[in-house]
Amino acid sequence: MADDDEIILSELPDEELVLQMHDDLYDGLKEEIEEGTRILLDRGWTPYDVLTGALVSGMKIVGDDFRDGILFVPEVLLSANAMKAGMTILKPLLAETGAPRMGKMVIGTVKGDIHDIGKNLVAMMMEGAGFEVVDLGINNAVEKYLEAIATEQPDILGMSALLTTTMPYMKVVIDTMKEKGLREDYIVLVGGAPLNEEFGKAIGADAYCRDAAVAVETAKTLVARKHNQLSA
Ligand code: B1M
Repeated sequence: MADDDEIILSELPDEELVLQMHDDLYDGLKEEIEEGTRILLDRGWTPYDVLTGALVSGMKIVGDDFRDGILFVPEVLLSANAMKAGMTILKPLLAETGAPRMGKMVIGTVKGDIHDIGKNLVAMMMEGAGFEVVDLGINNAVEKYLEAIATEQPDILGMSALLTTTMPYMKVVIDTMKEKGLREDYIVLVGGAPLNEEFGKAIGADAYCRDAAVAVETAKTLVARKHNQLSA
């Protein structure tokens, strides 16, 4: 027999379930997030809607309270782990769209920065849109990016930074590509919460991507343009 105050996720209507998932994400409850994610999928939610409507929106609340000093690193780490558990369920579903092969992207979070949720989300959505993605993980020095583009020969290099102290490193990577005469061979896309369009332009990226959906659309447009130029 369930306790009076025990919440049965599967009995909640969608709207309440999403609010409960926000609470569970806040409290870093990985298993509950996994369960909520599965329930929404079983109810016919698309993987993309679960991702944005339940998980990303919940992480926004965590982010706001972290900023305001209400939550601290250990708590946010638990939230991040719960978020990742939900994303792990969604990943194969997002990749399963049968989209035609669009191109290849190497992506990684820059040196000094260990934030990877947004980067992982971009990688997932890009895969879902038909891109092959090589994920370099976190804390990447310029050498790592250069090595990866030499080995993988991608269409796109993607960089993520979540800290105002690490975002300038994107310029280090782009400047090094220029010095080595490599810059024009690749589309460079950048993203992360503290960036904006102006910053993207100032450091010489091809585009700043506000979120994962914009990253996919921008990648599609720029890859198609590049292929047209090559075949013209
Ligand atoms: Co960090 N952290 N954190 N943190 N953390 C921020 C970024 C912060 C804004 C919180 C705050 O308000 N104070 C703040 C930065 C302030 C600043 O620089 N101005 C901050 C800080 C200060 C820190 C530490 C320094 C804290 C400390 O130790 N005292 C430390 C730094 C560690 C380091 O990196 N060296 C730190 C640590 C951590 C945790 C480890 C606890 C954890 C990371 C866990 C993980 O990633 N595995 C964490 C988290 C979770 C956050 C917040 C709360 C959430 C980030 C997140 O995952 N958002 C964040 C607050 C915030 O952003 N409001 C914060 C959800 C994600 C879906 O969004 O990452 O923006 P986002 O990605 C989006 C877009 O930006 C875009 O698409 C994504 C999907 O739509 N995008 C791209 C991102 N990358 C892209 C790449 C592309 C394209 C688009 O390439 C083409």
